[in-house]
Parts: sequence; structure tokens; C-alpha cells
Amino acid sequence: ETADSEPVDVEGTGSDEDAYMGRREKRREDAALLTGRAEYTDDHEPPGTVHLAFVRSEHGHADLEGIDASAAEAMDGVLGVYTWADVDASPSPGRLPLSGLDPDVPAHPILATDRVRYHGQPIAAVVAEDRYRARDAVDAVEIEYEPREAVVDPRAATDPDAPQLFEAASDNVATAAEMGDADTTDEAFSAADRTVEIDLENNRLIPSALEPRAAVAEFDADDGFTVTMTSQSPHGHRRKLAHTLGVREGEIRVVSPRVGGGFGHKGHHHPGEAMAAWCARELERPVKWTATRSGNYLEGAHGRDHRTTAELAVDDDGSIRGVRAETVANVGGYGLGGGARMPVRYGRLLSSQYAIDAIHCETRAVFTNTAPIHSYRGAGRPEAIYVTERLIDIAADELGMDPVELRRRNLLEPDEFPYETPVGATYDSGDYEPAMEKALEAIGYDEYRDRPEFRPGETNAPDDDGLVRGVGVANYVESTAGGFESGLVRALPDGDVEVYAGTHSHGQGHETTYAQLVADALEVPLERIHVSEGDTAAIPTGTGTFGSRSTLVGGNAVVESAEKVLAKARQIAAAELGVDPERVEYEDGTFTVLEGDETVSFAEVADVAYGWNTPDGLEPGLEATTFYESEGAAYTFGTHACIVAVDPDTGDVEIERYVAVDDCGERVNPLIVDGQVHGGVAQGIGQALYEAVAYDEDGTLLTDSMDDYGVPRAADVPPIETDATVTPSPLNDLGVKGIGEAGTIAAPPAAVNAVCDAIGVDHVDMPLTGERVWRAIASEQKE
Ligand code: MCN
Repeated sequence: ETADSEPVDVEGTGSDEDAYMGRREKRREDAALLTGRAEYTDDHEPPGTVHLAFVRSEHGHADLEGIDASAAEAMDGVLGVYTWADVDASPSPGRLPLSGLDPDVPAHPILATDRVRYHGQPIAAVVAEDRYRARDAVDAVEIEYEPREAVVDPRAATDPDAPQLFEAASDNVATAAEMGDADTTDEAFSAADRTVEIDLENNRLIPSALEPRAAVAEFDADDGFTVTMTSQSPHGHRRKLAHTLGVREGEIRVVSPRVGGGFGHKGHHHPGEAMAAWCARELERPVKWTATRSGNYLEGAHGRDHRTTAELAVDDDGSIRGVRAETVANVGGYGLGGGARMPVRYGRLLSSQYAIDAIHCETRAVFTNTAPIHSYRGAGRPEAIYVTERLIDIAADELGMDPVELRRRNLLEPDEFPYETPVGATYDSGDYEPAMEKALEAIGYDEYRDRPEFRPGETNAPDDDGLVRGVGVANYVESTAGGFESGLVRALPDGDVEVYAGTHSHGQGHETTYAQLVADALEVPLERIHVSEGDTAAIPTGTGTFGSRSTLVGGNAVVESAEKVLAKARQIAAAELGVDPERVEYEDGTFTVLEGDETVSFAEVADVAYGWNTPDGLEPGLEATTFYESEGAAYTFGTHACIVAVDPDTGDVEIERYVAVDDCGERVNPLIVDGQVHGGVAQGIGQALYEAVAYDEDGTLLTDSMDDYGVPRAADVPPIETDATVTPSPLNDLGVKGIGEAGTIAAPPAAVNAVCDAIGVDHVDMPLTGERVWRAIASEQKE
């Protein structure tokens, strides 16, 4: 990227050449991040800081028969070793808040009570003068376990004979939900010409943010707690910490400095930050906890892990009549936060981009002896879109139809919006075909299908290099935004502007995009805008960054506040100029009397606002706060397509080309939007080709480090060719929709569709390792 501030050329954006909206502004936060000047949680070290480390369960399922901490307590530099008995004897409830589940199911304790339910569950907390001594003392704590039989597979867990995790959850079912209408769907299936079926696994993933979870807790009897931590939602964490510690929200300040990636798992409340705060109060010393990579892998909320049987009913002319899905979603050892409720809502996106009259989805969220599962980038949307987009390719094969043609025949038309799906989603706006055609054109779909090597429904013939190639296309929708967000805009006396938002960027570039929005609204230069997030003491109560919501709710909140500031500035300017506010026009930072020459600048108005002589009837100061609530979700959409090359001798897959055409409405900063797509696609490719979480049958996590867990390296990710269409959301004045999760949703079905096309099979479960693909080719050849 060389150009700093080019106006964009996509129709529908950047119409005003002077506007910052639509410009490819470079991220202003990057200089500090890239040169190592940025401060992360682990950089914070107040005087007297001591270090917390956890003794973690070595078993997936076991009763705790005894804990002997005497040797650890006697070690040099060790300040305390704590167990559940200590937490239980303290005023803190010590259990993470759990909503939406049977109240008889005990919530996750910050230290294990009398039983451990997953490998890595924290059992005891050791605090020492430095982290090395803390780590040595962890090894000196003796735990006596009585192992129990474990269950790690969510389907197996629903067997009445399977080990039960909680008495109150029979057959280990945490919660269940049904979406759509069963009878209508049955009728659609009986009336349809054909049905196809798939049984698939949406593989469990572990978030691999560069920065592990971390917290530094300080306690003062007069001021309460200050918890500096890695957080996607500082106000949310304040609330949850107050619950776990048993104190009032006003007694806690959460500060979240730079956050080195989150991908969902830094939005959830884990034992680490709560235990650091608990220990800080106990010891009256600042307590730092930084998870090790393995600690993060063992216990940082995992994602996905669905088992689904799904069917699609279709007529011979390609009209899709219905979709039916039955899913068992793993939630691990405890339903972390709302984590048990989250997967049962996944069915809401099963309609993808299509007009399907009948859909029915049943989901059960199930406890197993594995790490708690919560949301991982996409959180339910990738799981749903994967089901539908895989079914469509299988149906096309059954019909002998081009899978793109089958999609084209069923796409929703632009005049059908707002569109209510049979599974309870209301799509705000969409124009799906142009995005799909753009992607097909870019990948060269028709030329690919015309190649002599292409053999529909069977393994394609190898090219001269011996590799078989395949093309895969996936359409998607992404529900973005929801809830409310806070935005405060404050003009300072010299006309500089501070912006505070309740969201918290952990890689998304909010400092740049919010500044662009406010600079436009106030018509002042970008350099004069200063954006802050991440401190509950400075920022009006907000919600946080997840669900690709920040641009829509946070963006509109700061813009509305800027507009309120400008309205007041106009009143002050009018008084200064001695005319009615209606007789004042504003352009490029200057108020001018209509048909006159007198002017006053925005900076001069700000100076007056904080002077001793504010005009009569006007309160001093120049700031405004907005709590913006979105009217509903805005539905981003697009089409991703890729070409893969498969080595038939080894099953190795390489993605040779990847095209992403996304439509997130008006784009604030297309450069950042591209970056978000790149990151999301890289993670989607990780899920499709490399990332597999393995537990053995005792519930031991086998992939507890980056040696064993296949996060894609730069060389594993192909160049990503991005493009866009622009269909504004009618639900908000900016016309924006979110983009943060699009790539993780679209990439897995695009990649798997391409491999299945190359080797001529119906389905191979992710990740598409060489072994799995080779076996699929071998079994296809046998038939
Ligand atoms: N943007 C834009 N125009 C739009 C939409 C978005 O210019 N129409 C810009 C935004 O202004 C913002 C960025 O794109 O700078 C992402 O905005 P948005 O889609 O609103 O998403 P959020 O900021 O709420 O980010 C959340 C999303 C999620 S849910 C995960 S998980 C995720 C992600 O973003 N985790 C990330 N992107 C990540 N990127 C990095 N580097 N690291 C993570 O952990």
C-alpha cells in the first residue's frame, strides 16, 4: 500500500472527494505497534508486583482427594498458595457468572471445588515474588486425584450411559433450542423431488492471539480494585469481575491497554483475572498473571466443535425447498458465561443467501470433559453457513448441475429486502448476484469449468504437474452489530477533539476509523482527533468489541455525539457573531454569517465554550455523549472463491488463488476492511486445512502448544485478492455493516468445496490434512 489517502473507486462510497469516509487511510496506531513502543498488559509492572501461576488439572475428569501445598508454601519467595477452601471462606462467591442455564448447574469456580471437569482446569493459585518461583512452586503442589471416566465427544456425551458431568444436566445436555417450523419443513421435504444429506464435524479451534490472556490487579482499601487486563469489553469485564469478587461495580476500574488480538476469547471472563484480583486483595500487593501459551491453549475458551446431520430438499429444476439440521454443540466442562446459550442460536443463519421457505434446526449444547467453549471469530455464523454451502455443492452434484447455477437460481432478489428467514433472522439489505458474479469473474470460473481436466462429479484429471485442481465457491451472510454502544466526543479549548468509545480495538484499527468519522462530522482535520478506548474510569459505560459491531454501533455513537457538539458549537458561534443560529453556515471548520463576511472558527468557539463568558443560556463546555442502539442486525454478505491443487499421491492441498468479494455497506476505510478480510480468511483457511484440536479419550489435550496445533504460517496463506460491492444498510445513517468475521465464515466452505470438486467426493471433514484427503481419494477410487 503506497498511497496514503486515495479516494476509493467503488461505486457508492467516497462520493465526497474531501471526505475521510471511504479513504484508505493508513492505520495511525501501527507506528507504535510495529516499533514495539505500544504498551500491553504484561508491560504494566507497578512497584511491588508479585506473580500468580496456576496449578492445573492433569486429568480430564477426576475427584480431588487431597491437596498438599506445604512444600510449595515453604519455598523461598512464595507468598501464598490458595485453593477453593480459601476462596470459599472469603466474601467472594468465586464463581464466574453464568446466564441462561439451569441454576442447579454449578457455574465455573475460579479454583476447582471437589472435582475437575477438564484438563487444565485451575486447582490452586500460587503467588510468588517472581514468575519463575511461582512456576517452580506450582510443580511442588501435590494433588491427589481419583480419576473418573471421561467423555470428550459431544454426541457420545448424550448417551445415557456416558459419564455425567453435572447431576442437574441429564445426558449432559446444558441447553437446547429449536428454530423454524418442523411441520412445514417435513411437508417441504415430502413434496421435493430429491433430498441430499450430510454428516459433518465443524472442528474445534483454539484462539491463537499473539498476546496470551493477562491481568495485573491492584487493590487499595480506599479506592478498590484497578485491573489492567487484556479485554475486548472493559465494561463487561468490570461487571463480571464485580459478580465473581462479590463487590460493587464502582469498586472496580478496568483498564485495557493495547490488546494483541482477541478473536472472541478476550471477551469472556476466565479464572485468571478474577484470581489475580482476589489475590491482590488478600496480599495487598499488585498481582500479575500472564497465561503461558499452554495455559491459554488448555483453558482459554475454545471455539466451534459442532456435529451436524443436515439435509437439503431440492426440485429437479434446482429450486431449494427446505433445509433440516440437527446439531450437537460441545460447550466443554462448564458453560462459560453465556457460552452454553451461544451455540444453540447458530441455526439463525442457515438460510445463507437463499430464498428457502422451510428450515428447521434443532441444537443441543452439551457438556464434555474438554475446555470450555465460547465464541471464536464468527461465533455460530461459520458453523451455519458451512452446513448450507456444503449441502448446496452436494445437491448440485446429485442434480448434475453447476453448483454456482444452483446458487444463482435460489439467490434472494434485491427487492425482497427486508427479508425474514424461516429461522428468525431479518436481513436488512442485500444485492447478492453482483458480488457473486464479480468473484466468479475474478477467479475465472467459466474458463476453469471449460478445462478438459474438469470432470464433474469425479476426480479431475491431473494437470501436467501431476496435481488435480478444483474450484470452490461459497456465498455467505454475516449478522453484524446489535445492542448499544457509548460514544463521547469532547472538543478541548483549542479545538482539538477527544473521542471515547465503549468498544475496544484489539487489532481492528478503531483509532483510525473513528477519527475518520468524527473528522468528517466536525469538518476538522484528522490530526486534531484523538481516540481513546479501554478505561472504565474515563469512558461512559459501553458494551465492547465483538460480533463485528463496533463500526455500526460505536461508529454511529461517536458520529451522533459529534453532531450534538456541532449543534452546540453553532449556537455559540451565532452568539459570537450576533445572529440567529439559522443564519450561520459551517464549512471546513469555520462558521460564517449567511451572506456576510464575519467568521469564527471551530477552535475559537471551543475557546469561548470553556471561557468565563459563555453566551447567556448556554452551559459551559463542548462535549456530548450518545448511547447508540442499533435497530437490529445488519447483514454483511459476499462470495469467496478459490482454486486448490491437490497432490493425489499425498493428499496435500495448496490453495493457489483466493478471491474475496465482500459487501459491508459503506466502508469507512477500505484498507482496513481489506485487512480484516485478510485476517479472517487466514483463520478460515487455518480451520479448513490445518487446525485440529485433539483430546485423547481420558480428556488429555494433546495439542497444548504451537508445536502440535497447526496455526497457519504466512507461507500457508495464499495472496488474497479482494474486491467489494456496496449495498448500504438502511438501519443506520452511515449505511455501514460490520466486516470483522466475514473471512472466517466464507473461507472454510470455499476451501472444502474446492477440494471436494478436485477429488470428486461429497465431503471430507476439516481440517483437510493430507492423510484425510488421500484416504478420501483412495476410497473414491475403490468405488
Ligand atoms: N470497517 C470499515 N467499514 C465498514 C466496516 C468496518 O471501515 N463498513 C472497519 C472498522 O471501522 C474497524 C474494522 O473495519 O476499524 C472492523 O470493524 P467491525 O467490522 O465493526 O468489527 P469490530 O471492530 O467490532 O471487530 C470485531 C471483529 C471480531 S468479532 C473479531 S473476533 C475479530 C475481528 O473483528 N478479532 C480480531 N478482527 C480482528 N482483527 C485483529 N487484528 N485481531 C482480532 O483479534
